[in-house]
Amino acid sequence: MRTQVAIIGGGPAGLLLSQLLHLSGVDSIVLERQTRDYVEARIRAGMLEQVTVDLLDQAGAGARMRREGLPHGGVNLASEGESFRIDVEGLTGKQMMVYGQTELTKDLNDLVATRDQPLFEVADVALHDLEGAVPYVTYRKDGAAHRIDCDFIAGCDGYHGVSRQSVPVAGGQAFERVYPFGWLGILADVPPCDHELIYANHERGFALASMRSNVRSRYYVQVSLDEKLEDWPDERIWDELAIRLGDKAAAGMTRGPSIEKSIAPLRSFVFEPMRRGRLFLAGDAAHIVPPTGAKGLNLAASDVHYLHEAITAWYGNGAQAGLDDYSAKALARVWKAERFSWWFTSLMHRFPDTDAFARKMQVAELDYLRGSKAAQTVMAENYVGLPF
Ligand code: RFL
Ligand code: PHB
Repeated sequence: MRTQVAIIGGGPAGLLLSQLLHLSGVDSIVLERQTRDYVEARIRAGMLEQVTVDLLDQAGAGARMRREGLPHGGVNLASEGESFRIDVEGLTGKQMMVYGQTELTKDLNDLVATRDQPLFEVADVALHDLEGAVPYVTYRKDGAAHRIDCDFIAGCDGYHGVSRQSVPVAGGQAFERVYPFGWLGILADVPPCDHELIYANHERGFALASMRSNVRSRYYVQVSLDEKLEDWPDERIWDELAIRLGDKAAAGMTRGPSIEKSIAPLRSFVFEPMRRGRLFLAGDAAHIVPPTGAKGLNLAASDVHYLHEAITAWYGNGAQAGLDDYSAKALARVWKAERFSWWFTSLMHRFPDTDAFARKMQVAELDYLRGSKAAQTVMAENYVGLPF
């Protein structure tokens, strides 16, 4: 087979890139290891930046999000059980959008499926001749071996994918921080406790009240990495949330049976450069952020924006500059989101070495945020998303 761009991974990054390229007249083949049902059922992100929302519109994938998504103009921070609101829209003129990654993935899959893409359940994907003019990808499907020749390969296969591993160790540098705790998430068909998100710093650990709709809530509590899901029956999670989120949120919280529960570790990770010859990495394949800043999916989208522009310029007028600048351009935005996510994680969580002094520093910084418009503006412009 032959295509212009071989895309490894049919998550948000791969699907969005395929759709944008298609609208620009560039063809691609998307290779996805899992089934469509599996990809669409992964409960992950929920908060989109305005630039991500705009990009989904540009891809023709925004209609249902505009109908069913919940625009948010603010976010609440709680400290010692007392919460205050940051008026993100008032401070930046921009809004966020609550719309689940599951739904966004379904919408993109519906569009990409009209071209019989992605190819699901492919195995043993391998990348070849990345430094040459005609790189190719091999894989197996239903036991048969296949090969795709292409002009470019987009590595959109997430943190555990093969693309980044195809770059020799000496060909790049990884930067990493692993946090000594995880997030226990619970999804339940109950109304949210507040119409906006609440991020809580509590001496027992972080908690987050989020949502997917007006009838579906998503909550998280910080847990240590050795915690087992079976030790967290639903009631224990609701009790812990009620303590950490504070009395007002607890009073508004509706408890109900979980429809999903999982523990996710937290990590910061960046691989530089995001390119090797004709291979371009995008999304979680190149970088991971702890979920506190709600940046992972949004960074995947912004990488795709830069990559789409670079590839279409090359096909349009042979311009090489966009491709050459891709990694530096994407990384400039990535590192700022890494910094924000690291800062917000550090401010809101209890670390094993959070002694009495460190705790006072967190409380003082939150108190400063509560009273300073300048500090709130810094927080708001990062949370709502920096411009491309
Ligand atoms: P994905 O979604 O991991 O998709 C990669 C795809 O590649 C496939 N794949 C392969 N296919 C073929 N061959 C191989 N060898 C392959 N290896 C892997 C995989 O099956 C998969 O389908 O990466 P992508 O597209 O870069 O998208 C990134 C986002 O999914 C991720 O950053 C976000 O979910 C992160 N995230 C959040 N981001 C936000 O912007 N806002 C949020 O509110 C937010 N909350 C979260 C999050 C992530 C979380 N977890 C569980 C990590 C909350 C949580 C709890
Ligand atoms: C979510 O709704 O899953 C969510 C929202 C905001 C975050 C992280 C996760 O910062």
